Amino acid sequence: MARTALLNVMVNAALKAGRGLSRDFGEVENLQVSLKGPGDFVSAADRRAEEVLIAELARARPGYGVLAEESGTTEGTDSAHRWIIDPLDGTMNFLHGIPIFAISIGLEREGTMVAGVIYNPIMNELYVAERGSGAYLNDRRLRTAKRNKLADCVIATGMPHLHRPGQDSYLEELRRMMRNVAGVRRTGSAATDLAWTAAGRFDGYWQHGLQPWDIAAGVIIAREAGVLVTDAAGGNTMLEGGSIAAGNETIHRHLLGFLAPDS
Ligand code: 2AM
Ligand code: CA
Repeated sequence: MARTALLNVMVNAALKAGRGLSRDFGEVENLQVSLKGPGDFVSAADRRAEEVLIAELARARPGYGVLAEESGTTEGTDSAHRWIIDPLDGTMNFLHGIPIFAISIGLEREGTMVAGVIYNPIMNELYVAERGSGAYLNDRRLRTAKRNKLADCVIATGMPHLHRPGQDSYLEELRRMMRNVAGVRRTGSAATDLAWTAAGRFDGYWQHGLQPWDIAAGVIIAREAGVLVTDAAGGNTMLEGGSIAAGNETIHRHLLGFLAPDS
């Protein structure tokens, strides 16, 4: 697959930040035994990764705006383009030495996602997509899972976090899902959930309460693999509203049927 210059910029930034995260992940294991744990160390790793990403992306595309988990919004001189960045999605996994986490870089043009990169430096999995050009994992073209019988499906989800609202309605959704599907999985990284749905490992995915940087890259990667991705009501407000449902056409329709109407 021939990458465009733009995608190369995004991939190189992810690889560079990934090298730092890989080193830091090795350190985390040594810090597990201390009472305080590796919390402060991980926050610093997260910030360092974001600094590397923003520096690399800005060097190649100086005018673009940025929306990033740690540093928030930075307006650019080019109002058409915006990077949406999560330097470490799956922070809790990273903190606990669980190697399921990812760097996520999305690019929005005039309000539409046009490119995405998700990179897990431990599993050595690089997911990329550009609008209209398909989605790839390490240069292999990705396609949505074809399974149509819910009873055969593995569906991924993320749970509402401590002290966040929506736990009761979420448990109802989970109950409905568990009665109908082969298995439910929870990776702890929304970017990974979408990447793995794009790869056909998961037949579907749903979650509420997400931030735009958790899913910006994942939305375009999944869509370019043929996955139908909407909010919980079937609309297009995933980034603004934080709810998401994804799957092939049949599975997506079933998922929407299970989701609470007010979520
Ligand atoms: P994070 O790891 O970057 O915090 C876990 O279900 C997924 O939800 C992760 O992708 C996590 O991103 C994201 N998430 C969004 N809002 C969160 C919150 N308030 N607390 C923890 N994880 C959150
Ligand atoms: Ca995140």
